[in-house]
Amino acid sequence: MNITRIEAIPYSIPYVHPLHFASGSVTEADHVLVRVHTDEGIVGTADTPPRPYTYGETQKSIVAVIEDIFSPQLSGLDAFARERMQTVMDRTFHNQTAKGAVDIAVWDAIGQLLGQPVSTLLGGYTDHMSVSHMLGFKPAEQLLEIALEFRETYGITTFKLKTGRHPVSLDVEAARVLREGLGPEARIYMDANRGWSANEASEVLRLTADLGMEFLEEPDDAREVMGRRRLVSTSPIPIAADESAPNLGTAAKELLSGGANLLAIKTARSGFTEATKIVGLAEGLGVDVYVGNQIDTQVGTIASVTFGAAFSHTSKRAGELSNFLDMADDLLAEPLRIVDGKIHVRDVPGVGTVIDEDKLAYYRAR
Ligand code: MUC
Ligand code: MG
Repeated sequence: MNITRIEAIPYSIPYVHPLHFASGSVTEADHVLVRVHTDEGIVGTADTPPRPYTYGETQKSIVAVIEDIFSPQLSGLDAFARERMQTVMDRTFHNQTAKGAVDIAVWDAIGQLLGQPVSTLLGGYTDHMSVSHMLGFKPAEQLLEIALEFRETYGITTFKLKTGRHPVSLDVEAARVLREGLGPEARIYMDANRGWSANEASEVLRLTADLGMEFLEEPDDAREVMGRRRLVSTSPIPIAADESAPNLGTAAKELLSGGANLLAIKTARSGFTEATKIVGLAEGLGVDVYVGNQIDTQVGTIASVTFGAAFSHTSKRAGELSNFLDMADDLLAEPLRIVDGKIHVRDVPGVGTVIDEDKLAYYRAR
């Protein structure tokens, strides 16, 4: 099965509840749907979220790199030659989520050809992922209301609190209100998206020490190496790398240089092929991972579920798989459902990404 062309379709779907966090805001899912066409007539699909404040990509840059560079370079290749594709795409620097989507779409095509769920092909560990819900910047009482509603409606008991604000007391207060309102059983962790300095993060850890925060993600800019190392070595809870470890090389660097001792795995930026290597690296080093969210649509989320459920190491912790609930609409023909705090893998060939073509026609940007 050879690749014949790769299509990049920009589209935009508004958010009902926009997400605000220390490095940016998302009010519209102005994403790119990637379609890998093959000579078997099979089409693999994946979603690409432009996050300029994290990876430097935009909707236009993703369309351009896929149509102008990756499509001509990969056309004619056997879709099973995933390592060769990685090598070809690596000739182009950066463009992390564009590369990730091409890889996922190729896996989707392979699963369809073989008549197997991709989750089975990747590792087949389990059939579901537990869900963690991400809470953006809002007043503390509103955050608690949302968390209680999500627990009641979807059975979600793990929450990621977006932090990194000034004064830090805003976030400390939010953590306290959530812990008191949700009780001791809820799992709560924080993500500052580099909003603090290392010293501010230390101060927050001191002020939240009695609140049972599970870990702290990307507290400060990891490039400020000494501050980050000092923080990791003195923190009583793990410090997770997210945007500082978007690929295998940076993940290795951050873990080995003491910049983090926990890793977020995001299929949107690593695809399945590179994410598998990152998980292996972490597992071998005895470092925990969790499946993160790139503020994904249902198309992106189904890919994260497919990958997360495939491995023991990625399915141990709840994955961030519920941001799509804040969107006005989505593209999957059969919507994802969260029941008892879980999303199940689809027992269908491929990733299970069947697109509602009418919706795509309605939301596409060109
Ligand atoms: C996250 O975990 O940081 C916000 C920015 C981004 O790149 O991803 C999201 C969520
Ligand atoms: Mg993060």
